[in-house]
Amino acid sequence: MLDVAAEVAEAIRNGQPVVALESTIISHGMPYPQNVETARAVEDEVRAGDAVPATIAVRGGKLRVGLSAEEIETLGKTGLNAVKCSRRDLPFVVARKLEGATTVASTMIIAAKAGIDVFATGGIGGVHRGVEETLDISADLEELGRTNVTVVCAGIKSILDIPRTLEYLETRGVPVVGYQTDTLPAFYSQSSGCPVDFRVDSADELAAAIVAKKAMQLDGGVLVGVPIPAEHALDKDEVDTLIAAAILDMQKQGISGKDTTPYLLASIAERTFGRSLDANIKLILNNARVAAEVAVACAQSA
Ligand code: PSU
Ligand code: MN
Repeated sequence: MLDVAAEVAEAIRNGQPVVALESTIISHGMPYPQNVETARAVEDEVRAGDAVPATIAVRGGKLRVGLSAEEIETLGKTGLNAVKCSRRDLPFVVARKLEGATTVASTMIIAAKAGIDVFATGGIGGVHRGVEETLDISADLEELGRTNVTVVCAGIKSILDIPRTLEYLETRGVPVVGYQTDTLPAFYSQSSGCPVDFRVDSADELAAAIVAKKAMQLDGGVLVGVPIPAEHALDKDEVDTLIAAAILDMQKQGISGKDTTPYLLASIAERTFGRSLDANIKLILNNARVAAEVAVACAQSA
C-alpha cells in the first residue's frame, strides 16, 4: 500500500535525513493559493537544512510518501473537498481510492511505516475546550501515545484546552519537549505558561533522547514545541478573546467533530484580518527548519 517517491526512498535506504510533512494543513488548514505556496516553501526550508522533504497524503488507494509539486497544487485546489483523513478514515479512503489529506495522526502512521522518524507541522490536535460535554479529544494524542515519530510543532493552539491536553499526553507516556524554551508554546504566541517536561537547547540534545527511546524500544511519539519567532507572534490575550468568540459562533452553528478545527482556523483568520494566517505560515517554516536539524542530528547519531 505504501508508495514512496524515488528520492525519499533512496534517502531512507541510505540513512539520510528525511522530514515528513502532513497534508490536512494544505487542504483544510489554509486557503488557496497560500496553502500551496506554503507547502512548497516548507519543502524548500527542509531542503535548505540538508534533509529530504516527504509530504504525505492518500491518493489512488495508496499511502503516498513524497508528493510531486503538481500533486501538491491539485490537493491545494481540491481543498475542503479532500477527505480529512485520520486513523479511522484510512481503510475507507484507501478502499474507495478517495483523495485523502492526512492529519498529524495519519501522517505519523504512514511516516512510521516508511521509516521516517521526524515530522514537522504547524499545530497538533488536542483536548478541546468543553470536553466535559463533547468528549472531543483529537486522535493525534492517541497516535502520539503509540507511534514512533517525533512531531515538531509550534505547541498547542488555545482553541484547545492546553492543561488537559498535557495531562492526556502524560497519561499516554508522551514526553513534551520545549525547544529552547521552558514552557509549551501556544501556536500564535510564544508561551502558554504551562511548563514542558524537558527543555532542549539544541537538535543534538533532542536527538540523544530520540536515540535512547529507540534503543529501549519504547513505543510512542515525542512532542516538540518550538515557539513562533517573536517578530511574528500575536498578542495572546487578543487571540484568546477572538477564539472564545469563534467557539461561541461554532456552537451556535452546531459544528462538531472533524469540522471543528478547520472551522476555528478559518474563523480566527477572518477575525484577525489574515494576521493569524501570516503567523501560521511563519511558524510552520520555522518548525520545518528545526525539524531538518533534528533529522540531521538523528541521522548522524544512528
Ligand atoms: N492545527 C492547525 N492546522 C491544521 C490542523 C491543526 O493549526 O491544519 C489539522 C492537523 O492536520 C491536525 C488536525 O492533525 O487538524 C487535528 O484535527 P482534529 O482536532 O479533528 O483531530
Ligand atoms: Mn475531534
